[in-house]
Amino acid sequence: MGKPLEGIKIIDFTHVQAGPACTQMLAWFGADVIKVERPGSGDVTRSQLRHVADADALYFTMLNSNKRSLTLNTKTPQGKEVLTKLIKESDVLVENFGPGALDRMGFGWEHIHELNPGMIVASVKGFSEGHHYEDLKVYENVAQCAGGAASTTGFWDGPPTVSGAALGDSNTGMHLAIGILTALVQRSQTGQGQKVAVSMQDAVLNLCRVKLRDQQRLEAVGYLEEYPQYPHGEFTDVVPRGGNAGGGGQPGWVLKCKGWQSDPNAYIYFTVQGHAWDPICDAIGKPEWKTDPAYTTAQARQDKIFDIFATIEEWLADKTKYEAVDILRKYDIPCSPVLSMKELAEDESLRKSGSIVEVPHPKLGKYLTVGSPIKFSGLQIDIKPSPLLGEHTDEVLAGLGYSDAEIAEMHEAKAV
Ligand code: CAO
Repeated sequence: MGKPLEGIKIIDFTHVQAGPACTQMLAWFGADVIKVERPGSGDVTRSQLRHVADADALYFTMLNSNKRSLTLNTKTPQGKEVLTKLIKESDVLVENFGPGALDRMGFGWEHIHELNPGMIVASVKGFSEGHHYEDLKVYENVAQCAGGAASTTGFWDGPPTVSGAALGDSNTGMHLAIGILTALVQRSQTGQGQKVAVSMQDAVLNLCRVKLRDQQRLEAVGYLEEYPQYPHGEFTDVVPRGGNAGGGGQPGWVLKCKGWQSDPNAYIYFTVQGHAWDPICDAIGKPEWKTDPAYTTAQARQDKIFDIFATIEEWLADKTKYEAVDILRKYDIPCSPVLSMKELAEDESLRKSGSIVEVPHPKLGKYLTVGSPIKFSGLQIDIKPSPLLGEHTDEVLAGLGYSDAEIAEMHEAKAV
């Protein structure tokens, strides 16, 4: 069976992480993604953080699988001619250059739209068009600071903290993929392409939606009852950093398990769901709390929630995180071991589901990557190795109608 995006041709002008994460996903779903890279060097991540000399770095291979690579100097006349031909026969152009770079290259939206009215031009920028910071170049952590994640992450007595998850990069790429697919559906109705843009600030902010909820609640009543600052600490007029507190209506915390003194990840996340209070009491050996009015309601528990967590930690002291979760799962308590990257890499279930995949690579040998987090009943996703720099240059040029002699001339002129 064919893949759903087969027949969709994408000019992939992306680099680093935000854009490549988007186009990689579209390639998994069957699009023909042609990664356009500068001759000689290519995407900067090919050489960043290498662990095997002369082989593409994992940073590149893990974000560019299933694509083809075309080297093209788009600042030469031949390069511009090739790009013009490609635009005329492609469906989508995705880019995450610094602000204005595509215009400076001579391929602004008006020109592309003129060349191909059905073309969808999808962009990632740090800030949205018209924003007072629209001229800024942006990387991951900059976006996390700009989008509200850093000011609300970490502990109240420490500085703003960024997450290890790529909220600014890959998250923005996922938003852009949704935008592109939506524009493709709209094009099937109207025949017209359009511009699709996602700013990294907006994509982070979208994930910080509940913190904007909290800002408004704070302004209305002066406190946030689910934060550790309540009721014993102080609130200012901005949402504070809440450590590991649960973000919704269920209090939760990261709790120590057996071995925490030497293992930095010997912890579980424990959630106190209101309606699961009785099973919690049974699980941790405190049946008397089930009927004690000082504990029976969420409100009654609020001022002593950290004492409750301390009691649970006492119960956890002789249990590993895995043993603890095996007990708690029987009581239907939402919880998980805190898993290290090593544990995730070795997790049999993730291997079986295709969420962690081993990929062969001509220069790196085998490497692990994260497969599709989206599972389909009618689509099998095969993760193929990322292309070597320029691996498909001649093939793409021949597909555009260039003869062998013309291709050789372009190599000679260093246009490809
Ligand atoms: N041929 C010729 N020139 C090329 C080319 C090619 N194939 N590919 C890129 N270039 C040129 C661009 O045209 C641009 O030229 P000018 O600036 O002279 O017009 C130049 O390369 C540099 O592009 P850039 O601004 O994108 O690169 P940078 O390394 O200075 O900045 C980044 C990198 C990521 C900060 C910037 O691209 C950016 O802010 N992007 C938008 C936000 C984003 O996606 N950030 C996330 C990256 S993941 O952490």
